[in-house]
Amino acid sequence: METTVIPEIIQGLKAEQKHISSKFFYDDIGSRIFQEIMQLQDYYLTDSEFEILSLQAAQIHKALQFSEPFNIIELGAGDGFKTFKLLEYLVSKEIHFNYVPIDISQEAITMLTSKLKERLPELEVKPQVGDYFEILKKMSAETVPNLLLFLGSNIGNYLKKDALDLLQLFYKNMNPGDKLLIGFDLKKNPVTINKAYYDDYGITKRFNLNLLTRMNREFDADFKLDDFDFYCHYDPITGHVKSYLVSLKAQTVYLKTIDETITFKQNELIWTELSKKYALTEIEDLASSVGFKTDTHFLDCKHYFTDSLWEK
Ligand code: AVJ
Repeated sequence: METTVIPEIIQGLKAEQKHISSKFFYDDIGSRIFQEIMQLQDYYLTDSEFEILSLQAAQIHKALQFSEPFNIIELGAGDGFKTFKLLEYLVSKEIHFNYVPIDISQEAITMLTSKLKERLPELEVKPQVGDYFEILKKMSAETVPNLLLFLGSNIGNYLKKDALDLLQLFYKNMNPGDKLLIGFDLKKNPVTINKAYYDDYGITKRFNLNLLTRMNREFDADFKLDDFDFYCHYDPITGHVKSYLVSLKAQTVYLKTIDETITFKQNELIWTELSKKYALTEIEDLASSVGFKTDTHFLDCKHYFTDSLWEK
């Protein structure tokens, strides 16, 4: 684990309400488990967004009104499965653009790049591994129009204040006329949402437990995975899905490499993730409070999800 993140993790584990940021899910193993989640029937988010980008690529391109060439910069590209449909459409129409996928997982980027080389050899790909923030800074130096992609409801992981900070950072690094296509999971029947996170196969549980595996490896810690369970809960009023690890007994865990001891009471929680669901009005309020103009909400046919196009 990078030394800069150690204080953040320790502080979270020593807090009154224990928490670990969901960004730590995505080591190479976690990224792979997330791909399994995306294949779950009940995890509708992926299918909904795939439908949007497959069926509405032409409309999205038209709404951009960009001169060529332009850049498509994708934050948290992952395996790029959904984005492929949009890229494929643009390539088929011989539209000139560069694709810049960014992800914190080297393995995800390597796989994505080799898949694109094979399936869309004409496409100009400039992959980047690392933190968005560094890479974003370079964007405002670009002389061609930029389309920023922040798909998959990744924004849902941020509390209101943090979402605003992140969007302000995007805004600050964009040039006037640049656009942002941003994916939001929408409020819907709470039962549907609950099923997406409390899956029958225990994959989401494994995704959460991987945080403990990761600490065992990177801090030489002794978390016993059998002594922890997974719980999550959707509150349809706030739109918050909150995920937790639950300590099944009173226990002590030692993180050897950093010489820290963490004690758990029975049933004590570690909050691991927020996955916020939005109403369209909330999305518009969010955009306008940062200064963005909202152009179009591209919805799937079930109205489960939107990729919303914003302009600076
Ligand atoms: C990748 C953040 C969009 O919150 O739905 C899936 C991650 N967590 N199942 C989400 C996730 C549990 C996912 N995002």
